[in-house]
Amino acid sequence: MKNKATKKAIVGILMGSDSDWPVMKAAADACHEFGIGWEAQVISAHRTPEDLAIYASGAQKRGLRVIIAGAGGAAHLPGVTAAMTPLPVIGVPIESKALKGLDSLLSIVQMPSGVPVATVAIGGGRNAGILAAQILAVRDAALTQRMVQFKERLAEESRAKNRNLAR
Ligand code: RP5
Repeated sequence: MKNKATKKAIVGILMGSDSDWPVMKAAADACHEFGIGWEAQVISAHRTPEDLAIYASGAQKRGLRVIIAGAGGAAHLPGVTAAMTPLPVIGVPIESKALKGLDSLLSIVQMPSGVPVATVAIGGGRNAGILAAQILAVRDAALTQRMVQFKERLAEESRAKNRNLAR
């Protein structure tokens, strides 16, 4: 789960437990696909709150530009992170056993005014990584170009599905 990108990490990926990694890995993979350096850590808002305070309050000064945080159940990790950093925070609700992730979704999305968390779908690790890339692309022409090419590929794949259906 360590930073395997060649570049310096500018996206921080947090998760409440290592059981979240299969979903959060998709965010890391998307960052990797766009050539963005990332790092991943297990830090829990409930089990290691002091570690979270240190990570979130120092993230911007360490050079991170976006944080992606995934958690399940009473999923306070993204919101508490957003409370302690000026960086944009993307929340990933992890599917929980008892409530299928609805608890995670509502815990993450229902933030008070002034402290937003950009929340993706339950299990939406890949979209979180893509959204982080889009945020970073605003001030990066080369990354914007890669995003445009990605969108063109998506469109072409969709048209191919249409052609195959028409046969
Ligand atoms: C949350 O509790 C974590 O984000 C995880 O989704 C869930 C279960 O954690 P483990 O019991 O697998 O450590 O804090």
